[in-house]
Amino acid sequence: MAQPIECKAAIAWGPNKPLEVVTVTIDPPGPEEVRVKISATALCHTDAYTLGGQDPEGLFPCVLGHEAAGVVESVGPGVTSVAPGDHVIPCYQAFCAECKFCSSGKTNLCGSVRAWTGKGVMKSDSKPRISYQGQPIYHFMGTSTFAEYAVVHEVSVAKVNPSAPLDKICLLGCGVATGLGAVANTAKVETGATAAVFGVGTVGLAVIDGLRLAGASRIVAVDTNPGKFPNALKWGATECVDPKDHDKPIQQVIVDATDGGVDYSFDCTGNVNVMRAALECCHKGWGESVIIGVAASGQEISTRPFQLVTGRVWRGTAFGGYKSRVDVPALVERYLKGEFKVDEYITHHFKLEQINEAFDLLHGGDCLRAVIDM
Ligand code: NAD
Ligand code: AHE
Ligand code: ZN
Repeated sequence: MAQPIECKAAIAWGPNKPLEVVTVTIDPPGPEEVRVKISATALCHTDAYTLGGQDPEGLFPCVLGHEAAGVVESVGPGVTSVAPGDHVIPCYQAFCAECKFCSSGKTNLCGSVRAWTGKGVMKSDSKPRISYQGQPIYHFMGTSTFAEYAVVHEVSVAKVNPSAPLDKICLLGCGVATGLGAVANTAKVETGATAAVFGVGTVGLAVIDGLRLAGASRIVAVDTNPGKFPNALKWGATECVDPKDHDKPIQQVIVDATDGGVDYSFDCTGNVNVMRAALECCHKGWGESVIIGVAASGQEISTRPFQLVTGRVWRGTAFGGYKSRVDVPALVERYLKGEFKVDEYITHHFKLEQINEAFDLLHGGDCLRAVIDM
């Protein structure tokens, strides 16, 4: 019978407050829950977004973190798909295979636990499994990986090949998978297509890698930080554009340079003005734009409806359309074969006690992924 575990976790006490690394209690996993010993967790821009108070679902105090990998420590009653010792990637996007969403075959969104993960609690009793000196601490995205142990729903753990390095494949828990999937699953980019990628941080670079795999003929990288361009070219961009270098709106620059616009575009910034530009740089009649970036609370997108009337399509993607428990193990196998980049995104390593330094770095613009080694 599993017992409560005392371990280190980084608590976010409120918006824009530094995280505090303290000893918390992680309760045993409840029914259909799994307790994972986290080996490594990276910081994604979405963690910074919620810590910055921009997430309408943000709850405090909480333990942030959703891009991780680890080893199952114990399982709760009724768990059949994983056992102690299994290597896993916690997935903020669950996959139960049975709910209305999963059985539709039309989406990777899963309805089985989303209402509870959005409220920072576990489904079986609507309570968190994390506490600090008796005070309940909310979960985040159903993962809360900025801790040595995390309790997650069984439907939110992907069992992966144990020969894969956990401190690298943690990136397949969010950013890298999202970018690759946005190209392959959401846009379904075909060989020879042209594309523009707005924002070339980790997610944008993973989109570029996905476009390379798809055989795109032209990949325009757009960023307001030209320091990002050497990596964009290394990953496979065919040209780079800084909107600040042009008098015309960036969408016009791209339309003029690509004989009427690109076949596909991707927003990887979360800026609603950029989302508009990304749609409007698409070719009349068929161009498709995929929103990946997460916009701040209260922000809305706009364009002239004529843009859509004349054939452009606006889409969005969550976790790149991947059905987590099924597709993440397959992504790990492809990583092991060297099909796409993963290690190359890791620019920094930290210990959990240094997590605030890692957040500072994320805001600085020089960091792709900082991995916290537990
Ligand atoms: P990041 O901060 O590393 O990258 C963002 C990039 O955008 C940076 O290179 C920045 O210089 C650039 N940028 C900022 N403003 C710009 C502008 N006006 N024009 C052009 N470029 C601009 O972030 P990331 O970790 O790569 O994440 C990117 C976005 O994707 C975030 O909003 C994140 O929350 C979101 N995200 C969404 C999903 C999903 O499933 N939909 C998954 C992961 C991340
Ligand atoms: N909570 C925010 C939305 C945040 C959001 O859109 N999250 C993305 C994943 S970002 C990962 O880095 C997502 O997949 N959303 C789908 C989902 O089910 O959460 C808000 O606006 O309320
Ligand atoms: Zn993320």
